[in-house]
Amino acid sequence: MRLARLGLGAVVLCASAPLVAGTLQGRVAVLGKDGQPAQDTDEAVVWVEGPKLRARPTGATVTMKSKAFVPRVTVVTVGGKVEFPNQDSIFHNVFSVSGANRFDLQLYKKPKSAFKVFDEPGVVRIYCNIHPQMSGFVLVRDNPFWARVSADGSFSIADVPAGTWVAKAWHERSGESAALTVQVPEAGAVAASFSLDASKYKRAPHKNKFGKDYEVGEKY
Ligand SMILES: [Cu+2]
Repeated sequence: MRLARLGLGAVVLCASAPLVAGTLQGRVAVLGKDGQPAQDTDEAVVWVEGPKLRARPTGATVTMKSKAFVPRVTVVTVGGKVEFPNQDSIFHNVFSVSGANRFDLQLYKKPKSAFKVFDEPGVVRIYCNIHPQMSGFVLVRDNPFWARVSADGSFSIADVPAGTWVAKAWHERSGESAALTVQVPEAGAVAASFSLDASKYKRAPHKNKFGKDYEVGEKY
């Protein structure tokens, strides 16, 4: 901590002192039924569990466009606000029934938008109550130490406080990886690699917001 002296004589503890922190970096492989790497590795996420850091909540925008959620996978921190603008000229109704993060933004169409603030850590499945093919995810983390995986499978999480923590990787078709214990150094980087088994994934139909089956045949 640095001491900064203000004009009025007050002494303020400055939080911008250098953090003792390292980088967690490595690779994620998402393997499908034939053992081949998936093409959508960039929809995988890696995070670090353990460090408590009250950071300003980070939000995001998930656009409803051409009957899809774009991006399909979004990550925010607890308290983060996600805007759901509808860019289609038809009605959508984004909702979730994922535990304490359940919500229902009702029907609206272009150019309207609505938002949800996510207060509980976890994986939130989002759907549209009109179009069963629309699905996506909001991952809510309780610290800012997460990263999306690049298309080439690499990831890097900088400024992780030094210490022994748990790292996990996630992809829609594999779910969460086993916990990997990582020793984050006081400076520099430590490597971690994950292999996510997506071979057992089966696309299953889901219910609408009333817990009922979707009507056959779209009206919109
Ligand atoms: Cu829809």
